[in-house]
Amino acid sequence: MKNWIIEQLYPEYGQSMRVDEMLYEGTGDLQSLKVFHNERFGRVLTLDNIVQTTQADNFIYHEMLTHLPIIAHGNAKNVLIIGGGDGGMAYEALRHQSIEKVTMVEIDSAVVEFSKQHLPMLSNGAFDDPRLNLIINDGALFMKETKDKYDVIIVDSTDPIGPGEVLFTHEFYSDAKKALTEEGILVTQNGVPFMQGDELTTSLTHFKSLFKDWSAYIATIPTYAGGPMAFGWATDSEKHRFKTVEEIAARFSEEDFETHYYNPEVHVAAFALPQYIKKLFPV
Ligand code: AG3
Repeated sequence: MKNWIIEQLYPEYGQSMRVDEMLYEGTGDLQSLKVFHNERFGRVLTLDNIVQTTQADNFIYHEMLTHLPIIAHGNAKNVLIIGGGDGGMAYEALRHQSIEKVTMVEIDSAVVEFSKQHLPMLSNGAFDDPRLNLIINDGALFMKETKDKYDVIIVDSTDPIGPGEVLFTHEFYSDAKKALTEEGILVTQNGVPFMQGDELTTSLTHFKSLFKDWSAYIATIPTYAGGPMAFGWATDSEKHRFKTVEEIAARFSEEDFETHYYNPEVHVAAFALPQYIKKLFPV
């Protein structure tokens, strides 16, 4: 019998994946790391046994946290990624020629090092792009101290357990607000609402007290078990969220790259939320 890895992110429900070949197993600066091969999903990265990303389905997550806010913004030049050590987020952001600089702040240097080695198909050369400024530091600390202003801030975090916890606090979001340009947009990994509803409610409650426009949008990523994942959306500019398919299509047609998930219809539709998710919004 082959080995199976069991992800127990939720106390009463989990997922299991067959480990067809273990490629790396070790302890990072802060978290235990694994990369293995699974026949369906290709290379799989886990941190503390929680699936972070896979070769086969990472595009959905990374495209929706980059192209959507960058195209909604319309004139983004300076992007900040908190987390994102595998380089997948940086790769997608850097595909926009209009992006002049991507600052990526990853807390765990081991994640970057072994992703370069074992998951090069995620970063696709992003670590060598001169527009990438990689900083190994605590993302929350960086956010508090940065004097720069960003057009788009992407929080590519783990779940709010362990090192990722501070990235879901009022203090962190308030520091993020200060680091945004006037028209800037903050987007966040906000968990799978069917399983982690509190997480979304908590973040949105903070957004509500800090930002003029706040909401969530969704996409289904097969290896984030339990239904669609929610992404948080927060900005002080009210013109970004309600765009028509035609407006988004006009902007997207100026890009010279292909996507596998994101497109103008998906962009607009991602903000349409089922009732069980809407009910998690603060009133
Ligand atoms: N970070 C998000 C992992 C979230 C997994 N959580 C879950 N299944 N609820 C992914 C990092 C990819 N760059």
